[in-house]
Amino acid sequence: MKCRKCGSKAHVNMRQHKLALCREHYLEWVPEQTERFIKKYGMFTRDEKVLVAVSGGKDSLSLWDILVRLGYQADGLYIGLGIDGGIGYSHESQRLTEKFANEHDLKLHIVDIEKEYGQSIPVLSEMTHRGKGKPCSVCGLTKRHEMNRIARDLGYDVLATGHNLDDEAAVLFGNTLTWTSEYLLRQGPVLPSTEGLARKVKPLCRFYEREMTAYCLARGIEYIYEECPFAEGSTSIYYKELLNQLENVRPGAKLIFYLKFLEARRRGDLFVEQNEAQAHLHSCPKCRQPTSAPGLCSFCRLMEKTQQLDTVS
Ligand code: Q46
Ligand code: ZN
Ligand code: ZN
Repeated sequence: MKCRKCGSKAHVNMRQHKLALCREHYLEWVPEQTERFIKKYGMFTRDEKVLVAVSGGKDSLSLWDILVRLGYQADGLYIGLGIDGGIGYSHESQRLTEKFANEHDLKLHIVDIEKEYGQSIPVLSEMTHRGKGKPCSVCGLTKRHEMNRIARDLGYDVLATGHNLDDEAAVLFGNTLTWTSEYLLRQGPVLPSTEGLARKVKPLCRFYEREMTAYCLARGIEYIYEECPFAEGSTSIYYKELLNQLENVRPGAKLIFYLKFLEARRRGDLFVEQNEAQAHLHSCPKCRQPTSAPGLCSFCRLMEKTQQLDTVS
């Protein structure tokens, strides 16, 4: 397989685009495409301050690298979850994130959940009995809350995450299986800012996961290979496998599934009034983030519960 641009040996072959590129041209193509998506979906400008949520994985580190190469003002945020799983998962992912930041001389904010709230994510999850033995619901809630908090407190305009097409297609697939209109209407490359929350964007949402792996390899970015130990057996991994089977038979199927959805959403073809879900939001009396829960938001309620348990024990 040869590079379409220069004819030398191809580093990546993207069947869905009928495009093969050598290392050098691939390293040009990825930022060019990212820039195109940032503009197309109106994600942010070079005057805005972007906070990139970095986990030490290939997607978030690639995203940070690409945005910096494109000349955007992008700082990093690493959230220490305190997950070990026998492989020192959090420790290793923080080490790699810090290494990347140091090597490129970038600004990285670190929030350690245990220092901030007294317990690690697995312990908080056990204390509150949420999520049937898996800490993912407490983890997701906490990460969202902390990303919003840091973005707001430090004055960032935009919060960028490294979700790729495989992630987005899997979420879309899950929401479509149950026709959860509330989620379907919120899914997309940009979630506009609402009172007290920064705009959320996913600049990599049109890249396949393997394209980001290829980018890290070509750029020599060292990232954590292991998934979080709690990800094993998750529904989203199962959906990704199913979609990959489809993709093998019909190259481009994943991309079409996602892009056609975005098109339908833009045309207003989806079924619920756009603003219905947002209409019921009010601001949490404790942290001032918007919530649909009556009284405190789910995160502040979770923290109250753990503090009550702390004083009992
Ligand atoms: S939610 Fe669950 Fe992830 Fe948190 S506990 Fe690990 S798998 S990191 S995306
Ligand atoms: Zn080439
Ligand atoms: Zn709150």
